[in-house]
Amino acid sequence: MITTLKGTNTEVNINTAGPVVIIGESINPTRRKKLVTTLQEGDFSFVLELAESQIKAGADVLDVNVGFPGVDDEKLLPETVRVLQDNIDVPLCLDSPNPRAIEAALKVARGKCLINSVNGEERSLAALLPVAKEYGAAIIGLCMDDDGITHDPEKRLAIAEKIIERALKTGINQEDVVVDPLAMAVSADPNACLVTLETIRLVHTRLGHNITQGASNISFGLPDRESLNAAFMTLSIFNGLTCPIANPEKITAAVRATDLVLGRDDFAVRFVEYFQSRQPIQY
Ligand code: THG
Repeated sequence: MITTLKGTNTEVNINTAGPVVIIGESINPTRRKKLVTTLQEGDFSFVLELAESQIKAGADVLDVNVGFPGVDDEKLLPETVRVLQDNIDVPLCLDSPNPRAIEAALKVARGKCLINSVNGEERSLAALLPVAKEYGAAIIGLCMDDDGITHDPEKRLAIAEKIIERALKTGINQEDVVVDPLAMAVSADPNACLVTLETIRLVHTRLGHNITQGASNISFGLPDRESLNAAFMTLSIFNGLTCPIANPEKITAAVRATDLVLGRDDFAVRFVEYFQSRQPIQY
């Protein structure tokens, strides 16, 4: 299955049979105080810096989250989208819990965005599916619903099926629903990663949809997050993850290595290219 996203000119195909697409996570105020202070001053230079450095590090798509306490993200999200698209060309993933902010951003966005996110709650489906249809956006469907978060992979699969069915009824194409199995901190629940890995396997084998997840969620509260995230990333890709939301500075090497190991990088072209791009210039 192929989900196509578009920037101003660039097209990105997320292909269940192809190499992994990286959605850069770093435009997110979580633990990035500088992002909050610069945005509060109406200064977009740091957002642009984060965008450019992530693209250089291997991001194919950029997640854009500008939500922080006290912000009017119905105004700030579209403004940020405008500034980003005036300067960079990759497709955007609009990340806000506020459906009105998502809609305001879609109004000004060029290309085809990914909405982050819809979930199985009636309120979420009712607010966002018509918006996705109207603006021709793809959606991320989170495997949680009005009953909260289940630890049963079959139940998470059933929520994914419900979101897909409702999206189809709204006139959204099947391939435009990217499923998020939910990745949670393994420090809080020893089985958290296993539940997610099994959900990925079920969604991949039974539904065949593209799959995303926050790659660094699992390592909250633990040391050496990079190693943990890389281990989980590799196993997740093997099970069917196709477009993680991650920090490309830290995850691209593991992603390129896994693609090569899984026969998705003929003659190691992308692996070697990435390696060379990270070497200091030799004179
Ligand atoms: N699913 C979907 N969307 C999501 C998530 C998900 N969006 C938000 C989040 N989870 C993914 N994005 C982030 C962004 C930043 C961080 C984690 C997840 C983060 N930043 C580091 C920190 O806090 O220490 C700072 C940089 C770093 O060390 O990498 O952790 O699950 N659909």
